Amino acid sequence: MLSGKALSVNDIKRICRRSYTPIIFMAGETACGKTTLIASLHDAFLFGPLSGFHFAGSETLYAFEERSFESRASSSGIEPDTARTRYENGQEYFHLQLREQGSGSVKEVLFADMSGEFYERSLYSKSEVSQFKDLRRAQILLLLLDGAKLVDPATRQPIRANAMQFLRRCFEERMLSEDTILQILISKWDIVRQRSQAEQDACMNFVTSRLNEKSLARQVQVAPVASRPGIGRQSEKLFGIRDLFPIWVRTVPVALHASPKIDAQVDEASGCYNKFKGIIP
Ligand SMILES: Nc1nc2c(ncn2[C@@H]2O[C@H](COP(=O)(O)OP(=O)(O)OP(=O)(O)O)[C@@H](O)[C@H]2O)c(=O)[nH]1
Ligand SMILES: [Mg+2]
Repeated sequence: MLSGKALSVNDIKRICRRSYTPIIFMAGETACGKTTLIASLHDAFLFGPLSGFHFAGSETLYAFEERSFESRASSSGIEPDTARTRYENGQEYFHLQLREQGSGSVKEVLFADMSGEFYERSLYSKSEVSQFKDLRRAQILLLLLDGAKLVDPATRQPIRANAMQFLRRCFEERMLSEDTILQILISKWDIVRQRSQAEQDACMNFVTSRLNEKSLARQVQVAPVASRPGIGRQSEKLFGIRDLFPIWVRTVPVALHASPKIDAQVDEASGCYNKFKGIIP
């Protein structure tokens, strides 16, 4: 009998054995918005399909509902506020089963969440990077950078420097394979969008000027997202995430990359990303 709680790495083996299941690994400092992003996917499915996918089940429904509920309840319904992920919980996995509109094919996906304290500790101690060992299994690394801090010249420097340090550590410790897709998400873009266009551009340029294909010697996608803007700003809900979601779900096993059929899927996903690039200010 499944409890519906978040899964451990041992639990996910069962899911990964029964079908190919991409793992989307979230990293970033405390309060940058990792858990909110995961909870907002569950919230979105309460209102219907998301980016061409219907909700078809979850082994972590209780965990999803708990995170969503906490974020609404602790805010008294005025300004959402997700509860912090506990360090003691270690790595937690959230599971989604989806049915693709049209084809009807069923897909599964796992989101790996952990307290931002792990990220922060790994910056100062090489041995702490071993806490990210599960990253080796992941198809996608989502590195979230807090947009509310990046848009402010007084707080932006350490955010970028820490991201570079974290990636350096991951490369050194061989946590990040060449095949892992790296996406850097600038979170809380609803806050950034309240600034002038010049400030929004500066925020994006600040990240891409250092975290780019040339400096990292690997492909990287930088994208603004907003998972949970304040209540009442419904139009901005899941900004950016609607376009990224199909890329996450349609990720294909590396071993199949040479197959023409799979290439078509990859093309479809990059088409989606190109469309997405169009909305980056
Ligand atoms: N305005 C705005 N606030 C957000 C957004 N995403 C998250 N937040 C807020 O940022 C705070 C931290 O969000 P969390 O999702 O708990 O952050 P986390 O990265 O999981 O943090 P840890 O669990 O401590 O590592 C909460 O108060 C959220 O409501 C967003 O897109 N826009
Ligand atoms: Mg969290």
